[in-house]
Amino acid sequence: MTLKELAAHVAAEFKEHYGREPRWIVAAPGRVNVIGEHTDYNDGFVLPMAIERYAVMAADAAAAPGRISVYDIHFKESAGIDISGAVTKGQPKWSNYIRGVLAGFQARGTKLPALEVAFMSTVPLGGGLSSSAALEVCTATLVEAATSRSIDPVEKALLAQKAEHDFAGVPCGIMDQFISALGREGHLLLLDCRTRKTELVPMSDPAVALLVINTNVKHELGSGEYAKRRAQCEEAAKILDVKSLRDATAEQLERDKGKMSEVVYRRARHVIGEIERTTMAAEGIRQSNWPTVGQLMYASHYALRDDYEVSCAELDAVVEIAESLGAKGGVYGCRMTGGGFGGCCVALVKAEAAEAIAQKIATAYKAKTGIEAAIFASRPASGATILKG
Ligand code: GAF
Repeated sequence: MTLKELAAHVAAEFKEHYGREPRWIVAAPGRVNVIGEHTDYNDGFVLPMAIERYAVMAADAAAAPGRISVYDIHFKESAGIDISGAVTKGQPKWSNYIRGVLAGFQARGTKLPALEVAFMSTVPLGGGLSSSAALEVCTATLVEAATSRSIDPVEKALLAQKAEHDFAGVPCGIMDQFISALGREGHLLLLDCRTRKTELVPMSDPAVALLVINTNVKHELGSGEYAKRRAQCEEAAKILDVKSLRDATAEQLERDKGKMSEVVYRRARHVIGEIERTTMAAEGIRQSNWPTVGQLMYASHYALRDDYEVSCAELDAVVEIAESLGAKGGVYGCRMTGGGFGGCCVALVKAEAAEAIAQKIATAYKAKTGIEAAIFASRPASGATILKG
């Protein structure tokens, strides 16, 4: 479904549910991270792109004050959010992403308008493609539209990240909300997570395509493993006497290896290597040096699998299949993407072979795991937008 079709569908559902046309329609995309995994909370670099999968909200002012009603089109479930005082956590669970953002606006002194909202998302849930960031940034964009006051996109991303921390209990970094808010069509976003400086890296060579391969094994960031990895990175930085792993070098790590546990050493080795790989991959993309970018993607996967230990059998299976197709079969590189423990892989492939590669991966993956993968190609999409209003 294109964004235009999705917006039309959400508008029609709004009309069906509330009996009138929506006044505002807004959208925010999910993302796939090409490289730079588990580096954002280490002040490193990330290189994500917004994908053509979106959370879309249609809304109008509500007649009754003090409440924002949100209708989830897909699950046919509603949330009533009391805005007469400070917005708090509540039910259903998904409403907390929205509640968190509304609370963030209140903290900035915004007087929230009473609204009726319908929403739908085509970002797969629990697929590691930032369905939650898309919902958060979409909510923030709706508040901007409905109050006729836009906020700086960096502040918007940070507000959405805080919603995830405080209302969803996931101590995430800044990558997902940044790319959903700041993505640009035809570009990857090289983000320096320390300075928050961004660079748009054009990715419009028609010879290559990016495939997103959903293992259909759900990933769960709240499970505690994510927070554990963060703590191990902090421990490594402390031992190395640096502010964050961004400031550490591979040589320094080798020198001080004896001062830390083997696990902490491996976590740090992934992060230090990955930060370097990310800037190298950005350079490779600037030069359309696809074989180099592909090798960096494989190296990233191995480090995530062996050193950082956030992969799983199904993600490894996809990468192995991609590798067996190899450059001859049109695959430059492949890696898990996002937090890990399930979710998706991203593969850099020759555009002309993309469809055949998707077929082959799906067949081999099914044979190996018994699971149907969901595979799609996406061009780099635009970040959050107000489509109406
Ligand atoms: C999740 C987090 F939300 C991001 O901030 C990032 O740390 C990612 O995992 C791993 O790179 O998506």
